[in-house]
Amino acid sequence: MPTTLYPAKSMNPELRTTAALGKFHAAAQAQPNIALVKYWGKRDVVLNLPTTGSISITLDSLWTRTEVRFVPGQAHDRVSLNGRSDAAETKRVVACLDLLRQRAAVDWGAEVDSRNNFPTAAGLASSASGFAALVRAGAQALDLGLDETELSMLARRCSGSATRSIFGGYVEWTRGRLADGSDSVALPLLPADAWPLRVAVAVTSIAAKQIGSSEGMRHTAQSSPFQASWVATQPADLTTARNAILARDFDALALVSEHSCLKMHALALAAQPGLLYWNGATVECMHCVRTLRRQGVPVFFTIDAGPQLKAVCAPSAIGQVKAALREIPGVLHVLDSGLGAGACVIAIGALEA
Ligand code: 2P0
Repeated sequence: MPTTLYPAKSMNPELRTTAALGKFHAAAQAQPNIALVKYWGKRDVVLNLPTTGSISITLDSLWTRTEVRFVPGQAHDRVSLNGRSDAAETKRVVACLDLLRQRAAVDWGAEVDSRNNFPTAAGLASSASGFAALVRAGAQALDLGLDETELSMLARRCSGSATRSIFGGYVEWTRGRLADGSDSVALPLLPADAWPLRVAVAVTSIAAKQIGSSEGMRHTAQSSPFQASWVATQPADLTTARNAILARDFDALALVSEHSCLKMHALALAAQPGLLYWNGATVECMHCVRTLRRQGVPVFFTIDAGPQLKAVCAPSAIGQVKAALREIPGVLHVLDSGLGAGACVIAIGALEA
């Protein structure tokens, strides 16, 4: 497989087009999303149905690019993630490819090459962008003709948060009620350019986390005494956040987002043994964001299952927020992103045989 499949011009979202691709061969790009109202718990682990709904923002400058080529007659899948092969990740990718093959009624092996431009497995939602890109590329390669809702359902089966990265901007993933999961889908709430907030990501560690999200959720649901309250209070948070987004009410979104983040971590901290995803720098970053907000800077934080802090702010505040976070001991670097589009097929030009 060639290593330089992406011409520079395809980096520019304005220039992305679906080029003439090789047979059963496609590449797609997806961006991670950051949940403002968190997903933490499953009502069905096989179908990957959440215990609660969630709301997120899709980023633009961080990405996963994934190339998928199905090879008729090939028995096995070959998977490369960031140039390496990892047994646990390959297993999840193969399970996702199986769903695509089932849809297409084929049994062909696939070559998968996927790259991130940000640290994998460190609380930066690499599984969200990774599986959204994989499903987008795989569905294109097999010419499944799926719409975005169908793509989001397939992505959900592969990784819960991936369902949201099929769409851009502000996105809600509904819990759904049906046992078959057909009503647990992602829905766009507001396009990115309708309220172009910015996100500064304070990276405080690039080590892979010790307990992945799926295992963390399972452990939390089994042992945290706060599980029932988490589930019971989520609908109100979703309503508050949805209304804040539709009204572009920054202060209201700030309050409910920090509340949902801290509530998710309180839930996980109270598991037995407790799950502690933060390090010291993460906590200092939280204080920093709160101090800025007290000073009138429109910014709030959210943190996922890892030690990075994401500061969401008004575009005018991004410089000040990044500068303040960079000063904190233990912050390795600060990434900067706007809000972006959903998963899309990208131009890759003519492919080598
Ligand atoms: C979220 N996270 O809403 C929450 C907040 C992490 C903390 O979705 O088991 O990797 O594959 O469905 O999608 C990360 O969970 O978990 C996640 P699976 P996923 O963004």
